[in-house]
Amino acid sequence: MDRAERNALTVAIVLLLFFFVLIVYAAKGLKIDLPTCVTDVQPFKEGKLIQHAPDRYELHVVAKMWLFDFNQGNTEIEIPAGSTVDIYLTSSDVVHGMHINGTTVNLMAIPGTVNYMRYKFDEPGVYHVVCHEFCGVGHHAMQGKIVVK
Ligand SMILES: [Cu+2]
Repeated sequence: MDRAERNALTVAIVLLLFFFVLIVYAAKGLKIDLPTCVTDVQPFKEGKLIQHAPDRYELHVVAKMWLFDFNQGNTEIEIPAGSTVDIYLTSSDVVHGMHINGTTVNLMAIPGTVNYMRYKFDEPGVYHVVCHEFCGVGHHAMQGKIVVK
């Protein structure tokens, strides 16, 4: 191996290591972790928003053709700013996506499974929730709203 090759390899390895260390730090240190598939919650059929404390919520979302059921058929919910929400997501038909605009929440809704992610809504505003996994002819209209007051 000549010198230029070794230098190029060293630069590439250092860059990738830097990249990797930062990602692991964000996931473990800052707890911006990837969604986890939870096995202790059974797939559910109805959306539910449960309040545990003034700023603690549990949100059970059912994605279906072609809406997000956030709370007993409602596609829009309201929570106070500063709330921490435990989001559980499942699908009652096909594979859907769920991205909450302006946040790091980016999940897949897979029938038969429950995906989980926790998010704290610090900033008030309207958060649009979109399906970003093709799910049939009504896919483009599949969206919901989380209003943070
Ligand atoms: Cu969809």
